[in-house]
Amino acid sequence: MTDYRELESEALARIDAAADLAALDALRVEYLGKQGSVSSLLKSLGAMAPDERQAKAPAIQALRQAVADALAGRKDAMEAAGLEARLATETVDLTLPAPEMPRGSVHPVSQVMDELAEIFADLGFSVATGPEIEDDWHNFSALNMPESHPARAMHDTFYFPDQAEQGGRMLLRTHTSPVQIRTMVSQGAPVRIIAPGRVYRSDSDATHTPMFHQVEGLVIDRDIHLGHLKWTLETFLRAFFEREDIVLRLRPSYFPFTEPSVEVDVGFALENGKRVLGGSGDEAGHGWMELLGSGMVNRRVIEMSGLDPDEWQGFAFGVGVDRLAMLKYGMDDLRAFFDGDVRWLKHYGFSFLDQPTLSAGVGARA
Ligand code: 2NL
Repeated sequence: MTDYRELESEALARIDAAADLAALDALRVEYLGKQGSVSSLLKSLGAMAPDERQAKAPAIQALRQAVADALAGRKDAMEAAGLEARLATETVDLTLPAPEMPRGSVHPVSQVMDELAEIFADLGFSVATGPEIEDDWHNFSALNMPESHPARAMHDTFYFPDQAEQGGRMLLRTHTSPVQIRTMVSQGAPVRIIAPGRVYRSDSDATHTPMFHQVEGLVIDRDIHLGHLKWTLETFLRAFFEREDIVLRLRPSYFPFTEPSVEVDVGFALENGKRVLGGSGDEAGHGWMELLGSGMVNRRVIEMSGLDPDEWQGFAFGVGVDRLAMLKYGMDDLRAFFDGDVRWLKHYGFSFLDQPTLSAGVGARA
């Protein structure tokens, strides 16, 4: 029987002494490659008589296995040593500042809604919400809007094919007033709430988007009068625009849900061609800007909400949140609010750390 121990010990010694992965691979080719010495021995088995082959095959197979195992073992050891060497030389400086991660921003509409919640919380108002898909009764009928009212026309309101339980059509709410109706119906009086949220109108041009944001306020209590309305709006607008010199002008108007109804204008000054809120609109170089709709809640609306209008009175107002944001933060195109352009959001957006507070200024920016 031929002895392969010499060949094996020589191969194992050379594998053990291989300096690097390249040298190791050269040895693999030399022994186990197509023309390799161990491969040739394996091939030579094919030419042998069966007896001889049976005698020699186990030793040749054992040799091949030993060389293959030695190559694999040495390769693992080299790779592990390489890793150890890298770990020993490469260090991590844990005192370095972390790389800045791209971070989203708070949309100005969300920021303004937070500001409104903060200001009105200070005046004793809580925030009420309700469904965006409403029924005809909560959105129109309970607000004293007759079937003939133009806002109810097919081309002004988005209707669903479905019918509500009481028969009316389902629709996308056109204002957040239905939230106020629902609050009166379910909680009774007194009420002191603001209702911010998305509203929808079938309207689309440079200054109108089919979806926009509104905030309405509602106060129901005993002996509420127009003086409460005026003081509340004045206090709110002075806090929101962070100016003590905000001056209001109340004009008679008409809404089906309020009686009397009051349109509220704010005085502004023209500074370098830009409108800056503050001061009386009657001064030279000043003007009045229409900002809010409001009024004393129509007694029919109070009655339809299940309250006795001889006992409970109140005032309500409504204003566009997007409009408030544009006036306070200086955007000039409403449509950009809803494009989702990250450059716009980066420019006009807020950090989540800019929590509005009355003490630090509701519009604080880091
Ligand atoms: C506007 C301003 C307004 C109201 C909304 C209201 C809500 C209830 C009862 C009475 Cl539940 N009024 N909200 C009042 C006046 C104005 O919105 O310009 N709307 C067309």
